[in-house]
Amino acid sequence: MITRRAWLLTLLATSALGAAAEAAGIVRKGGLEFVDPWARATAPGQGNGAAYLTIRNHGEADRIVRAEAAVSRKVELHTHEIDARGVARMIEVPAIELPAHATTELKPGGLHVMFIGLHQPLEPGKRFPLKLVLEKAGEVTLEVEVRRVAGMPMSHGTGHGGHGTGN
Ligand SMILES: [Cu+2]
Repeated sequence: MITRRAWLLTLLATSALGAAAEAAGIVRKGGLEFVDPWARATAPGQGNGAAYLTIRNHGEADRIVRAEAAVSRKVELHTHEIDARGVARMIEVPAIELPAHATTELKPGGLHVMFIGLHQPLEPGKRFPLKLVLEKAGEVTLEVEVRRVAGMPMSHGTGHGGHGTGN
């Protein structure tokens, strides 16, 4: 009896782990694969945060037109550009293009989903839902994992733009 129960518990634990791995791994929607969504951990009092992921598009061109999350007052789609003085600045973009049969990476220093006015710090190990709205494929909700990034500044900036490192 004890053995049987232990076996059952093992089965349950295994399937729970499998579900978690899937949630943190790849989510598919049509010809799109959303891979490893994560957000940088933030310090208390830090106003803004950012999330990153890789999107593999096996089909026709699409674009992310909006992102929604409950962790902050506003959610925007951002990229970085180099200004006339050679300083990297973040700017909001109306959409993130997902070219046909191509991989698009949202990563520190490039495209990212920006959380403006965090309601509370993003703590390492926590997860939160992020909804992406696609022009053609519809909506997809991803589970974002918060990670501490070693060797990178914690400040994503409390103001907006102007911070050369990070993101
Ligand atoms: Cu940003």
